[in-house]
Amino acid sequence: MMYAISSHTTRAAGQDTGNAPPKRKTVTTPKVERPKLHKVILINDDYTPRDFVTQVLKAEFGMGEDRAYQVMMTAHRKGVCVIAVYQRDVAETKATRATDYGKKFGFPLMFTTEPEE
Ligand code: TYC
Repeated sequence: MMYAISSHTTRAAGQDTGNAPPKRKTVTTPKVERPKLHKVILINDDYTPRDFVTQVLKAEFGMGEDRAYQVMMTAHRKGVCVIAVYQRDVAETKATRATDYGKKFGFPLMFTTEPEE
């Protein structure tokens, strides 16, 4: 939740001020929701070569060799691995490009996205 930078003050409800300075409450108004980030998730399969997965992670997600290998092995062992989070359109574009790249070489490599909680 984002809150407006500006705020205003009000008298406490039902307050009779008399001569005393009025007690003031600060009211902060919620303005805009921060858009949710989306996870890109790598899904394991039995056919795509490990090297190929590692190359795609390096090319599409800017990972170094070691990180790409770790992520690939996590998906291999556990079935899935969260790669990174992005704005929704960026996450979807990257997941689609990476999945299409596998398809182009005849592999069932799959990347999905889902919103963060
Ligand atoms: N399980 C694949 C194999 O043994 C390698 C692999 C890892 C494929 C991760 C997809 O997301 C994946 N060749």
